[in-house]
Amino acid sequence: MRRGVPPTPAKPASGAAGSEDPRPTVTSAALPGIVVRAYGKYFDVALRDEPRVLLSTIKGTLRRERRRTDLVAVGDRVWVVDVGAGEGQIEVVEPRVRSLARLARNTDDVEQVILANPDRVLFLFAVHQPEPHRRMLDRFLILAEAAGLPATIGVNKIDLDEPLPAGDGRTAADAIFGDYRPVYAVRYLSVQTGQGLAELREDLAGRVTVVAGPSGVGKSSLLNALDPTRERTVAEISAATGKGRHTTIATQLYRIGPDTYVADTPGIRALALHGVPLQTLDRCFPEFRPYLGQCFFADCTHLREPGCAVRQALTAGLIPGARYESYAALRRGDRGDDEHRPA
Ligand SMILES: Nc1nc2c(ncn2[C@@H]2O[C@H](COP(=O)(O)OP(=O)(O)O)[C@@H](O)[C@H]2O)c(=O)[nH]1
Ligand SMILES: [Mg+2]
Ligand SMILES: [Zn+2]
Repeated sequence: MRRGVPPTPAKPASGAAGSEDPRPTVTSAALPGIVVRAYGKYFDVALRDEPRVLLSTIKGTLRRERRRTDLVAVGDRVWVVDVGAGEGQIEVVEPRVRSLARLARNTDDVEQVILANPDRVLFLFAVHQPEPHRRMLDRFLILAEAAGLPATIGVNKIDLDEPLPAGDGRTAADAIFGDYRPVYAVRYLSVQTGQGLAELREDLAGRVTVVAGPSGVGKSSLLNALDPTRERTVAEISAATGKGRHTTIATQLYRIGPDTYVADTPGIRALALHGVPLQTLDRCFPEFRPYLGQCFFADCTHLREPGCAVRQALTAGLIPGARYESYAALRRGDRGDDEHRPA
């Protein structure tokens, strides 16, 4: 358990006095918290055990350890000393368990952390307005798989859902999102009527969840419903930093319950698929996994080789056709931006 006791820093300051002390850089006054917002050298740290947020800087000794990643990023669990007047100093950054990152501009080995320690990602789409874009969802899911992040699919505006004219009883939402139910948690939601929000809160409780999705699907509406104080908070922060809220491009964490945060991450689309080698693409489709390793060719691309177990599963109806089509298009190298083309 991490509660209560300050952790041993990832790299204890060398030569510090008291060799018996496993945490030489943490003073007893340090409080646990999580970085909820970054502004250059300043970080908002939400304290774990009280509602306050301290505007914090990084202790000099920490700053000297140059690494190939951001020293402190939104989502990092830290220990901070309250220095008064609502300000703090970050003394320890707990080791990151994972991160959503991209390469910093003009480098090939320095990463820029979009969010540290996400536990889960919620991909939000709408059943209509805008129409869901399957290929975009599939690409998001590949990113989540490659990052080892469990994904939940939220289908908002379910109040607009209707049975399909074909008359097989399925609705427009089922026709698209039904394919994903065997392998992902799919939640039908309506921020407008409140449908599904209680269950979604349970999914999110005690975790840090990244929310991503195309514009217009209701991400802001959902965050506001989950945290009614958010609108006000954002406005206050904007006034304090002199930046308009629409110019905000950095990740922010919103606290929606005890140890429960949702991250509004505009950067996720910029991740694209660069980090996923084509050879590992098949493993990013959970419904393919039972068949991987069973193809005749060990390096089967599952596109046209004989003896392909994945395509046999497809033919047998064990893999949804549209999911296979997404895979095949990406595997063929069709990574182009098809955002504006029909799914
Ligand atoms: N019918 C319906 N409209 C919704 C729902 N949730 C959000 N909207 C509307 O969808 C539009 C876009 O919402 P917004 O939260 O700005 O989407 P964002 O771009 O993803 O942040 C707004 O006009 C909302 O009022 C819903 O559950 N049902
Ligand atoms: Mg929005
Ligand atoms: Zn194959």
